Amino acid sequence: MAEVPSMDEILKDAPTNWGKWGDDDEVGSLNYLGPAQVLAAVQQVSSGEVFTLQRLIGDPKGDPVWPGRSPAVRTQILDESSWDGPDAPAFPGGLHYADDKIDAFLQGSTQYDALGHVWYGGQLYNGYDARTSVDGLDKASVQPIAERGVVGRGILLDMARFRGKENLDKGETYSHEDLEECARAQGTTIEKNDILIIRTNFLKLFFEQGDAFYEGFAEPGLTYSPELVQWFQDMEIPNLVTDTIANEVTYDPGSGAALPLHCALMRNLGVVFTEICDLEELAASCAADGRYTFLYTAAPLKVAKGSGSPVNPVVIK
Ligand code: UVW
Repeated sequence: MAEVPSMDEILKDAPTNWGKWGDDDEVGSLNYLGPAQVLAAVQQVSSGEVFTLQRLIGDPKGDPVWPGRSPAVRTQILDESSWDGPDAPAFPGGLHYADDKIDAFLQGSTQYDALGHVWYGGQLYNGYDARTSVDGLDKASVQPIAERGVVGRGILLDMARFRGKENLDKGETYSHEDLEECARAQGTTIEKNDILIIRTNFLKLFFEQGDAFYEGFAEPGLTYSPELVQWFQDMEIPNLVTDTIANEVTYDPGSGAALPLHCALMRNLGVVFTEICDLEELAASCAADGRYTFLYTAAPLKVAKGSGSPVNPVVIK
C-alpha cells in the first residue's frame, strides 16, 4: 500500500486565514456574516415555513456517530415513581416533577465543531499552539461560536436528488464544480458568503443496515483538491453543513489521508462545520416549491472549553 503523505505535505501550499480577523480570533469565516449578510438573508423569507435540522437524540432506531464515539445516554433521575416510597422528596404543596440527565459526546449528534476541534503540525486554527487543547480547548473552543450565533443565507444543494439517487453511496465523492452544477440544475446560484447545506441522505443506510453500516466505514462527501479549497476561500464560505457524520469523504481518494478538508477548511480557513443534520423535510419542501435558498440560523450551546456542541439549526423559508 502506498504511504500516505502527512497533512503538512498535502497542504504545504494551501491558503490560511490566520491573522485575517486578528490574532485573537476564534470564529474564523463566520466573520464573513455581518449585519449586511444577515439583512440580505432575511429577504429570503417569503412563506414563513420553519424547518428544524437536528436529528433526534435518543432515537429508538439508533443515533449515528463517528466510529469510536457512542450515542448519548439519557438517564431518568426523578419521575412519578420517585414518590412511591417513604423516602420520597417532599415539597410544600405536593409538587412532583421529572428530572433526567444526559451523558453525551459533544460531537455525538447534530453538532457544531469548534474551530479547534481538528489540527495537524502542532497548531490549531489561527496558529494557536495545539497544547492549548490539553484538558479542554483554551483557544478556538465552541464557546465563541455559541456566543456569536450563526445567521445567514442558506442554500440547499441536494446532491442525492441531482444524481438521481435516494442517497449517495459509500465513499462517493463530489467537488465544488459538482456543487455549482447541482445549484444550476436547481435553478439557483451559489453566492458569496452562502452557508452551504449539502444533502446526501447517506445516513438512510445507517437506519437500514444497523451495525453493518460501520463495516468498511467510508462516508460520501466533498473531496480535497487545491482548487476546491481556493473556491471556498474565494466564495468566502462561512459554514459547511451536511447530513453526514463528518462532512467530507472519509479517506481522500488521491492521498489516502483521513479528513483532509477538516484541516484545509476548518483548521486553515476557519470554515465552521455542522454535521449529522436531518435535511429530509427541508429537501422535500425545496423540491416541491423550487426554492432552495432561505434564512439559516443556529446557535450551538455555550460549553466552556468544548470542542463541539449539539445544535438544532432552524431554517425559515
Ligand atoms: C472528526 O473530526 C473525527 O469527526 P467530526 O468532524 O465528525 O466530529
